[in-house]
Amino acid sequence: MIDLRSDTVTLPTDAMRAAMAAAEVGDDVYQEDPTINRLEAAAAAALGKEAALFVPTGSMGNLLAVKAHTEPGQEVVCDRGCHIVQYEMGGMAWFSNVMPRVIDGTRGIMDPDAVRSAVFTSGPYYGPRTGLICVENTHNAGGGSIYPDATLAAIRALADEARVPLHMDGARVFHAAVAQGESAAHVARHADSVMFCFSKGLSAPVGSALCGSEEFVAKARRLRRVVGGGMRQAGVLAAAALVALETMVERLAEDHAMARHLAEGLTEMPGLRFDPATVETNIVIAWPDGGAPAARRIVGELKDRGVLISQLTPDSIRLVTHRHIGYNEVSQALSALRACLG
Ligand code: TLP
Repeated sequence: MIDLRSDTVTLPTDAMRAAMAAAEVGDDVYQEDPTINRLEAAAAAALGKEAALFVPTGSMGNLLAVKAHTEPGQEVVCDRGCHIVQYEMGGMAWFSNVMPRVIDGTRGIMDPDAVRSAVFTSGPYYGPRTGLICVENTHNAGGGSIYPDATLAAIRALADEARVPLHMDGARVFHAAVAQGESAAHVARHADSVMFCFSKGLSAPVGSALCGSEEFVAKARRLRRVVGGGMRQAGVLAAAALVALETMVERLAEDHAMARHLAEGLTEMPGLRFDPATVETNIVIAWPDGGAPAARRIVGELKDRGVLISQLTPDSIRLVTHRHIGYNEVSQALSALRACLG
């Protein structure tokens, strides 16, 4: 099977498995797991923040971030299609008692003026109050789109003016960094907190990090325990995540190259609405003519031909490149797609 559903399907490398077997561990609830402590220090350094917290999933990292930054009844300004709103099952409502105030970004990238109009920090006492602004970089449903640095700087400036914190869902922040030729710390420097995943393109089997100030991470650590995320000898997982952080970042450029290769093939294909200029990182989104029924049919028929892709929204398909996708896999996927589209 050629699996283009997500970069989450990447398998741990031999070096990761060896590091896991050899990992020195302790009880992380007592903060005595040396491998986790090393990983958290490395993650904080990579993202240019004071501290970091190892969490089992990106969803948990975002959940804790929203809770740590907000008070019940506040609003979270974010893009309509962001992962926190679309794919985290109302977690912010369940756990933090806050509401999303969604705005329509361009391929997920929010315009600073639109953010400004959605932020409420004064006005009648019965009016809304903003507790947090969230950006997603790269933006998954936006097709792996990257926040321009100037846009982030403008959002930071208005967040400062309004005294509202800024969280970055940076599940794929290293993809943005590699594509921009910058460090992840540079990309995330405007955000107060950033979550990133070891378990996507970086190929670790499990885990994400939530990074921010010492005070923020101490709060998030308490909240992680509330949701059952105190993981004891999880250094076996952190060992693989360390290998991911130390050795798997630069190769993301190959995933971007494969996505561009895929994009070139899709451009010539009839029966699809697709703009190759939108492919900035490792995510490719296209809209089949014929809408939802066509998208469903294509996903099904491709599976029969040995190619897995996802139906992102009812009428769109998503293809994600990663470590297990090279030229051959892209060529085979393109031939299968060509056959499906007739
Ligand atoms: N994204 C997954 C699915 O949930 C859609 C994928 O296959 O892309 N933020 C962003 C931007 C994400 O893309 C994801 C996962 C998460 C957060 C959540 O990470 P996990 O799956 O570790 O909870």
